[in-house]
Amino acid sequence: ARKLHLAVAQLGPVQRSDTRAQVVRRLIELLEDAHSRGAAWVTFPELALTTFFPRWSLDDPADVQAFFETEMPGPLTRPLFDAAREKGIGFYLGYAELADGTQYNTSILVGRDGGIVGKYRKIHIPGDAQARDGAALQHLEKKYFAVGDLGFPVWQTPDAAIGMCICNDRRWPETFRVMGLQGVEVVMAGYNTPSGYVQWDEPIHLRMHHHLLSLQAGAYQNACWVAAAAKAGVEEGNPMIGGSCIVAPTGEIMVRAFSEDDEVINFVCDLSVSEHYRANIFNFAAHRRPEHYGMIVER
Ligand code: CDT
Repeated sequence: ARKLHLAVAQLGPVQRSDTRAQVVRRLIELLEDAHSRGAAWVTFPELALTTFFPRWSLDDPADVQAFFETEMPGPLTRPLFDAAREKGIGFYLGYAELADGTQYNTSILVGRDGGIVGKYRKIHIPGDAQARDGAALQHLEKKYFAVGDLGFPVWQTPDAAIGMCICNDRRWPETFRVMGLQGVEVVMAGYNTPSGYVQWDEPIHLRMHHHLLSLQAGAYQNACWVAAAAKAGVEEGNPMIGGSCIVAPTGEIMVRAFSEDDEVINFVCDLSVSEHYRANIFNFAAHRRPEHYGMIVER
């Protein structure tokens, strides 16, 4: 058995008036909680430093820029890196990134020494580029974020082969498969999933069902562990699902958040479970038939 102790730090709502310093303080408390339980890595949500601003159509550049980071760590986020280094715990953090004039929905992987191991920029950007006339709910990620340009890398850390994705990415099998082909052992994912959808009148219970279904399928079909962190609860009057969880390569949920607030969950993962699936049912070299999958990338 190869044991790796993972934690997920779900965040409750972050309101627009909450300062970065206040949010970073919450993140540090969650990181310390994860460390006190013995976890080696902790996953934080997507856009963890701010409210989920793509619900609004903001046109004043100053309003938009207030949600973006131009350096990581910057003066206000450095205390989180310092706390991680002091405790020797690694983390995934989602944030809005402004880089050379381009805006991305980004996550970073920070090692147990407090150094940045890798960066991922969200590829499956959902929603609209322009507000829908008369719609009660808006989801405007395409207005604010360019499509990520870094692919789906997997980083070989001293503890495990770790990959990242962000929210909507988890619904796409290609996300997991590209990392699965690189031997990923742990996929970390942050998300902000509104309880109400903009596109059609889908029953609300399906939000949680599709969230869990996607993670469980991704984990099983690619023989990896998945650590998924929500920003949950009611932000600026808009409810978002909780359901943060750690999923095993069996496709089973090993632990799941109870609340829609700040909450740590943790599980000691046996990474060798992946090896059994990779040697048998999901032995890609023996059983995959890519010569019949061309249409996936040609269309
Ligand atoms: N943040 C994010 O990607 N949320 C999406 C909502 C899609 S509704 C247009 C999600 O997949 O959960």
